[in-house]
Parts: sequence; structure tokens; C-alpha cells
Amino acid sequence: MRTFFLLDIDCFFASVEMALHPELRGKPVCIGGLRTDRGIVSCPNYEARRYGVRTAMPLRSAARILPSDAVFLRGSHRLYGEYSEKVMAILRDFTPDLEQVSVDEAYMDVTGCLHFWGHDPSRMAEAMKERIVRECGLSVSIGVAANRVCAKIAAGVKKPDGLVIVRPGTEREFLAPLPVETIPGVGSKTLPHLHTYGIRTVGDAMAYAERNARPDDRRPPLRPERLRTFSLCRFIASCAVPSDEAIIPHDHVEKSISRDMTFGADTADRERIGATLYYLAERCCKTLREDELTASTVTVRVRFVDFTTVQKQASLPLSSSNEEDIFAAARRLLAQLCVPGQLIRLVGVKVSNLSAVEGSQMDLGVTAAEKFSALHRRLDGLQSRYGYGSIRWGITCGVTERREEGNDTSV
Ligand code: DCP
Ligand code: MG
Repeated sequence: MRTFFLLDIDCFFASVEMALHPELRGKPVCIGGLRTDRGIVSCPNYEARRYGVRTAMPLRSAARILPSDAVFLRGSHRLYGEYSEKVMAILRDFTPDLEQVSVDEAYMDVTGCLHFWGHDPSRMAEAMKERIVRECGLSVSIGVAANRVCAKIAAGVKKPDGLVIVRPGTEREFLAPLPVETIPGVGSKTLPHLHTYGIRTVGDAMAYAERNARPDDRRPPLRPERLRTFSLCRFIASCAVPSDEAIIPHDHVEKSISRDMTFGADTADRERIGATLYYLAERCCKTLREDELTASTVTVRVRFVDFTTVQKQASLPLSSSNEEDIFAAARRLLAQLCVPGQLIRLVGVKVSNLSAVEGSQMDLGVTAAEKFSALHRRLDGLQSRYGYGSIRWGITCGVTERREEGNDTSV
């Protein structure tokens, strides 16, 4: 079981100003502009929030509701960037497995480091907080849990200066009473839909998912509208499940290559989905070969009818740029992400963990992989000369859509 931390700096921009100018402490402070400027508040401190000021509120509205000793500052993004780097550097002293997700927020997988703290996450979290206060003068909130979603929600529960630990096995208990919109991804579109089904809390969604699960096929399939609700509720319920997904440290993440395809009409046709998966793997592999790269991680992304998106990744035993290897991994991942009969809107393949290929290694033609590699290069040449349709693998013949949303991405 993994242990994740989510750390979020409290009212970040305002906190930096208060750290540098202690005379601001205790007063309402708004960053974003002066009180008569046009524009919005980018960060109110907690004193200003007590008067009802919120992020993105017009400065002039904030000025109207705040007392005259409130301080309005334009702020300095350069300064906040420097503080952000300082905090992230402190966190990296605690664990290398850190993913910075915004200027003041990072996920950490501390599973491998907890033994330094007697397997006590609260000791580790307190030590982090103490160092950040001492060296940067900033207070932070930390959520600890066996998956990222619970850690993120826990970090927000007792802000500012919070530390909330969701003990393994208590995820359901923790999430169930919360409003369903607490779950990231449940927004203004999905919320009214859930409300029409009487689903207001995460617990309601969990109960709905359980009631409508169909372990055997003797019960009639759900109608599309109910299926949408069910998929949503199942996704919400999955937020209580511990995660085994590793955190990929951002500064070690290299370029990745991804290709997505949205189907013309939602489909549950396994053959068609498989053909598309192969086609997308092929597109990724072509780019790998063009750039003289191989990949050792494959990720598959699936978007369902209700726009819920799930993804899963796997490592290859040997890094590769061959369709056979990438597709085999992608097919296994796809099988884990969706059940037969489930309608799919989009499927995507991403290859990452890239490394450069030694030129001669590709040309030996001794092992099966090398032979395939040589074959793929020949096909690449033919296709670039005479078009993709001139010669193609049988499996992709059913692929008619070309509504690719692919691009080479740097994560
Ligand atoms: N920010 C911004 N505009 C927004 C949201 C945020 O400029 N619409 C900036 C200002 C924040 C910083 O990003 O200080 C971090 O955003 P958070 O959402 O973490 O908000 P705060 O750190 O200000 O408050 P909290 O204590 O709720 O984390
Ligand atoms: Mg913050």
C-alpha cells in the first residue's frame, strides 16, 4: 500500500508578502492589484476571506467589503516563483518522488521514505511543515492518504496549517459524508445530473454504484441515462480505493509521444477499439522511429460517454519502438480499464520514458525485435512515399476515422 502526501501552501501569494513584511500579519491582504485598479483578486489572505473576499473577485468589490486598514498589493510573480522553487527543493529533501502540480501544490509518494520517520506519516508531515515555516516563513496544509484524490481532499479539509491523515481502510468513511462535488471532476455539468438521482454526497454515489453493479448478466442492461449515472458513481466510488500508481517525478519526465482518437459515434465494438488502439500505437511508434527513440512506458487513456477519463500505464521489460511490444502492453491496459460492452468515446496511447537508440543497434537484424524493427522501417519508408493506405497491417483496415487529436507532448 502506498502513502501519498498532497501539500498546498496556504494563501500562497499573500503568505509570501506576509513573510517578507511581518507588519502585514493580522490585516486583511489582497494580492492582484491596488484597491482602485480594475482587475481581480488573485489571492486574499485568510483575514480578507473572513470578510467574504474570494479569489477572482473584482478588486473594487473587495475594497468595498474590506475595512480601511486592508492592504492591496500588485504582487510579484517572479518572487512567488522563487518561493515556490524553495519549497519544492525542501520537499525533494524528503522524497524524490514528487510531482509539482501547480505553483504551490505537489503530490509526493512517500512510501519508500516513511521508515525514516518510524512509519509515522504525521512525524514526516510535521517535519516538512516545520522546515517550510523556518526557512520560508510559509504555512502549508498537508493531506495524507493511500491515493491522490483522498490526499488532495484531506489537504483542503483543515486549511490553513492543516494536517489531515486518512488512515488506510478509512477512505470510505472519510469520503462518504462529503458533498459529491468535492470529488475532482464532478463539476457544474455532472452535479445537476447527480442531484436528479438524489445523489448529494459521495456516500450516495457509492451506494448507487453498489446497487446498480451487475455482477451477472441475468439482469437487464442499464438504459443509457442510468448507465451514465452508474459510470459516474462507479468513478466516484473508486476514489476510496488505494492506488498503486507511482508518482513520476516531474523533472525526470522526458518528452512523451501521444495519439488520441475520438470515435465518430461512441462505440463498444471491441474489434474496432482494438484496431484503433493498434493504429494509435503505430502512429506513436512511427514518431519514435523517426526521432531515433525507444520507449519503456506505455499509457492507455479511455474516455467514456460521460467524459469520465481513466488511464493506466505499464512498463515494458525492454524499451522498444516496435508496434508488437507497444500494442501488446496497450491491449492489456485497455482490458483493465474497461469491461466488454462499455461504450467508449475516446481512446489514446502514450509512450514515455524515452531513450535514444544507438544507430547500429537497430540494424543488426539478429533478434526478432531487430527484424521487426527493420521491417517497420521499410514500411515507414513505403508509407511516407505512397501514403498510409498503400500498405497497412490487416488489423487497422477497420480504422476509418482520422479525427486524431494526437500531438507530441512534453509532460
Ligand atoms: N492563483 C491565481 N489565480 C487564481 C487562482 C490562484 O493567481 N484564479 C494564484 C494565487 C494563489 C496561488 O495561485 O496564491 C495558489 O492557488 P491556490 O488555489 O492554492 O490558492 P491559495 O494558495 O491562495 O489559497 P489556499 O490557502 O486555499 O490554498
Ligand atoms: Mg494554496
